[in-house]
Amino acid sequence: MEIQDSQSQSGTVEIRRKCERPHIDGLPSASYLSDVFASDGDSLFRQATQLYFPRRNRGITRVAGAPHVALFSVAACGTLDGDGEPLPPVIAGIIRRLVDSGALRKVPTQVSVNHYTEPSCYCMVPHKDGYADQTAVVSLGSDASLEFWRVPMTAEERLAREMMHESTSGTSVHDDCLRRPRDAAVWLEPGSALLLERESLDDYVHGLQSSDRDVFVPPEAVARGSTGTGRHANANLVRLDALWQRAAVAGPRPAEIVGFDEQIEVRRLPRVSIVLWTKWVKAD
Ligand SMILES: O=C(O)CCC(=O)C(=O)O
Repeated sequence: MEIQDSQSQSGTVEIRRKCERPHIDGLPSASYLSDVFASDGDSLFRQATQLYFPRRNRGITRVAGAPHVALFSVAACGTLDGDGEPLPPVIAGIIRRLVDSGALRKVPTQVSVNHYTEPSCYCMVPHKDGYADQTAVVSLGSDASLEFWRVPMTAEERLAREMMHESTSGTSVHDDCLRRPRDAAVWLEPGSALLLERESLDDYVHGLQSSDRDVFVPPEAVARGSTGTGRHANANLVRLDALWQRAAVAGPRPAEIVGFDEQIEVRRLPRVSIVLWTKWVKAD
């Protein structure tokens, strides 16, 4: 790997180390990098919130709490958009770090920035991302619980992907999933990156429930037999001390933190997710 400058060198080495972390148990073909963007996460969050978000663009749905969305197509170099204009530095930097580290196998073709500005109710409708080889979800600003429902891809859908992946996004909305319990959840810390591919993209729908808070059950409480509903497939990869501190800051008073030993309630704050998709190609 070519080293461009000392800052990129240290960022890359840092991510390489973290990419060795295990995949998520309970969600096939998914992996979670807890703190790859933690060291400069506040700055990335600030830069991302200053991007231009078209007022009417509320992403997949326009329900209350849906994020404002800024979309970028990405040229093969990873620094220009599809029209040959420079990408905002925050986007180009995140692409470079994820690709240099090997977390993403290739430069994404699309990047979407979701800005959640309504902490009392924000949400993302359950959906499948569509025709992607890999998806990375970079979280900035605050925590969130991303929920997953198993909806296996049918043979017809696989055929449709083979025939139409060059011309359509393949994104599909599954809001009916909100009426049934989730099959898995992943806790997204600020500064983390969640990587999805194969089964976790094809056979699972993901989304954020509309809520003003998320609940996390620490692994020790699960081991003690906690019946809490806030279990997360990546719980063993979450930095508990930092999460506790954020919960204490986000809650208006300590009583809002319900029984730390059993579960942690974290009030939602404004959040940004930067979602990067690499191109799906038909296997030989
Ligand atoms: O904000 C998130 O964590 C999820 C975003 C997402 O799933 C998407 O934009 O496709």
